[in-house]
Amino acid sequence: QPIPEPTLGLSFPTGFVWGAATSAYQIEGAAAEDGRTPSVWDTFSHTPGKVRNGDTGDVAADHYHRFAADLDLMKSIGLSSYRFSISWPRVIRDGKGPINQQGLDFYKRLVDGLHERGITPMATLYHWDTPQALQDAGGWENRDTAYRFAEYAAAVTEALGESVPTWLTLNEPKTVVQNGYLNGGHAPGFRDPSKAYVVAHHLMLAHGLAVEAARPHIGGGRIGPALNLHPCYPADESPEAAEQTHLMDGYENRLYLDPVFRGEYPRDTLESIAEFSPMAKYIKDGDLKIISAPIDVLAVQYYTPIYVTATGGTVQKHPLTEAFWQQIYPRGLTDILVRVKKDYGDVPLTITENGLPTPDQLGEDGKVDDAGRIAFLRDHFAAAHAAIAQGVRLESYHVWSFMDNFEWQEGYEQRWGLIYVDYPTQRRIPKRSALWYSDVIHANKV
Ligand code: GBH
Repeated sequence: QPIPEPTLGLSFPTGFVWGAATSAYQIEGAAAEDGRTPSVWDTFSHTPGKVRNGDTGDVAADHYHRFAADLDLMKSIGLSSYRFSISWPRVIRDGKGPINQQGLDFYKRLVDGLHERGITPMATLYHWDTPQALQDAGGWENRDTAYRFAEYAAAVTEALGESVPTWLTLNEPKTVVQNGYLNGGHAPGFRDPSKAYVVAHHLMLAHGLAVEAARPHIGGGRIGPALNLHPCYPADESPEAAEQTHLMDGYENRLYLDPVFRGEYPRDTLESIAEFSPMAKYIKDGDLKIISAPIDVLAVQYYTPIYVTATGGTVQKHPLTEAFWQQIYPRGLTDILVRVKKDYGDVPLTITENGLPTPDQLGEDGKVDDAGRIAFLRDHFAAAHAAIAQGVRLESYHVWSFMDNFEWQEGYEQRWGLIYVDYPTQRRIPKRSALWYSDVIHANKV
């Protein structure tokens, strides 16, 4: 079947892997089933005023019950990789102690189901659903949480390590810092810079401890962190804008990349943080050695560039998507991938998230026409292709998201999926972009 959209004629390397991504709280529902205990997102979404329209993840896309049909849909599109996350409070009740076998069994069924359909699983250990009981004990402010996370990582990889070839430790530690602890838009909802960077360090420690704990169980598999990177550009040509851009790059990128790849936090960022946060006091001898444990893969998530002014503010230079924070700039993806290679070396890269929300509606013809998503993905695929042409070791691309889901504080209003979810009936309808993506995958060409 010919690709119905204008194609760019760019072929990807043989073996390039095309996939899609989701996360547990955003799709599973079944919030209180099979022994699952609450996470900070259950608490947050049930707190009035925190999430648009009072939406919660109680039911979400009901994937917990419908996963088999969802996997069939993945297969019908032709996905060769599926990135999902494992819910910590489902697998270990209250985040501490023995495995909850019923909870773990869900992920066993999921992984088996993927293999049966020839789809490679990629599992994220933490996509923001900290067990509420651990939050009550201080959450990521408490160093102890990093050790609990390592125990969880060991337990999960002991059970599934051989059947999942790629493991990701933390999804976007930066978002936990910035949204969970600085602007309060995400769970646990703090607005406290003095806490935020203590949390950053404990998250990075948790990453390193998890790599160490998982390593014996994953055989020939791979493990690494999933970081949302933002290319930062000066908004004008002043030296002040250049300086502020460097500082911003520290907060957005180097604070998470440098400890992993270089075993140190960026000095300019640490100095700046010291003005308002006791973070440095929480960094113990040996921590950076743990954090810089060798990784096998870096998962990159790209959504938007940041333009920085001479006073350190940010401005918009490109069209926005339905998400007020997202500017459409495909070239930013090429830039950030090339930069990672240049500054941090030749580690294999996977794109684990890239996508946009579109104002999708189910048409009278029963179809969903999301032309904007097709144009966006086509241009970002081309940007990834350009990075590969420049020697970047990019191995796979996962579109965010496989299906519409609970978009955190935006609830269900923003639709990020390739698959439309009609929530009242839980019917799945592949959008036009899903059909287009299927053609891209089969041709390995955009
Ligand atoms: C990713 O985060 C997440 O991993 C995924 O779960 C999510 O569904 C997807 O993107 C789409 O958003 O208050 O101005 O910071 C991307 C990083 C951080 C971007 C939170 C939006 C909220 C706006 N996100 N941010 S702001």
